[in-house]
Amino acid sequence: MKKLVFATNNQHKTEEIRLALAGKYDVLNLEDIGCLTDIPETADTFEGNATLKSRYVVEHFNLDCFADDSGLEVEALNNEPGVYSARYSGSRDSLENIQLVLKKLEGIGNRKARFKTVISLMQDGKNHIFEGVIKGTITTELSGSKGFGYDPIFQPDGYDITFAEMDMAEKNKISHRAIALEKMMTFLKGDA
Ligand code: ITT
Repeated sequence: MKKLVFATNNQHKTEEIRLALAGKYDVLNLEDIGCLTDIPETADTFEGNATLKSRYVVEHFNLDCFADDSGLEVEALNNEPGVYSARYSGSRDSLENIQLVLKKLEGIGNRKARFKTVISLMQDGKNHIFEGVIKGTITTELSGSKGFGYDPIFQPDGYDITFAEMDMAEKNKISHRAIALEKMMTFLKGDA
């Protein structure tokens, strides 16, 4: 079976993909291939960072690989926090990051935002890009305790609850990550 590396250390994400591609690809993560480096994510776009990660694995391990990068884009903040989502306030603390977004949006009527995921799949020397977007609005207060990151202040269009109030299974059906992964999976299934 063809080997495919997922450039992540997140075991949960790995299992999800392994199951989805069972019988077609042997999915390995960074730990499985002995890649202990913290691969630099220094680009200023999601696509750039995802590609830095997937390319690193191809160059150092000579295996086909995919990597993802995600974040929140708020329209009235010139699409910030964007690639800086994980450390927008200077810290990895989600509450501090959320509070900074809410503070910057004080008095601003346009609360449109979107979560975006970009996947870079390096296969046979070619870079294939898959994107997933979910649109919504930033609430004025935090609601819910599920999920992670900016979930307590993101209300997807068509819903009257935030991502943090949704069951994980429900969020995973409609999320930016799910959309991007679905596109890659369709491509890979056709290809295998
Ligand atoms: P890895 O790169 O190691 O996978 P990460 O935390 O950087 O971990 P992402 O690139 O997927 O993960 O996302 C970057 C940040 O964007 C993340 O730390 C959150 O603050 C935010 N984010 C991404 N997806 C999110 C989601 O589904 N819900 C809430 N916040 C999210």
